[in-house]
Amino acid sequence: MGMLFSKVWQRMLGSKDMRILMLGLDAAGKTTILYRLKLAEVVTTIPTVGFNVEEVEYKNIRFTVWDVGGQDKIRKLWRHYFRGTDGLIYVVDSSDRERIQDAKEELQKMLAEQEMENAALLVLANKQDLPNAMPAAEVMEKLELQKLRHRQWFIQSTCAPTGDGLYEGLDWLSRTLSSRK
Ligand SMILES: Nc1nc2c(ncn2[C@@H]2O[C@H](COP(=O)(O)OP(=O)(O)O)[C@@H](O)[C@H]2O)c(=O)[nH]1
Ligand SMILES: [Mg+2]
Repeated sequence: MGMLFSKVWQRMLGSKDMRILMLGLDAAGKTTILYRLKLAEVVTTIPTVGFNVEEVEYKNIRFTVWDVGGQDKIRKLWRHYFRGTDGLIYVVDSSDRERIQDAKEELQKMLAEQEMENAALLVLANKQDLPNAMPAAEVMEKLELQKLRHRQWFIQSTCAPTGDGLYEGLDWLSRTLSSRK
């Protein structure tokens, strides 16, 4: 898998500056993914009131990660972080049927932000190893991805601790973004 990832990185590194946001409800698996991508060593955590941001800068790529949900007041703080976003990676806990509606609403709010207008959307239907996990097709329906207009999007099943599916997802994102140059 290391080799496959390095191909994805090379493609991303050959592009212009890139801003990637990784969002999702708490416990969706975002931090686990950062570790899996070996990005965790370089993470700086910036604590703001009621809100933690993880930031990774690697050459021309900036990853910014935080938990969505909770107070709309905090949303105003986010704006600073999503200006100029090229790609949004939205991580979903596929086994959390109780909160899939929240996950959908938070995603819709995010996509409605002016600054997210051009962001390509990669949804990771994570925790596919859990027996009660919704398959990616069901996550897609619940998030109403098929209703999106003027948006490049892709959904990928993943299991963050093993890395299953991560390469495929990032490969789509890097191809999509590098073809925009
Ligand atoms: N079974 C399973 N557990 C996962 C998966 N991804 C993350 N987890 C676990 O879910 C919990 C929350 O993960 P974390 O990465 O901290 O979520 P975050 O809040 O989005 O950063 C941790 O206990 C992880 O080990 C997955 O694909 N499968
Ligand atoms: Mg986290």
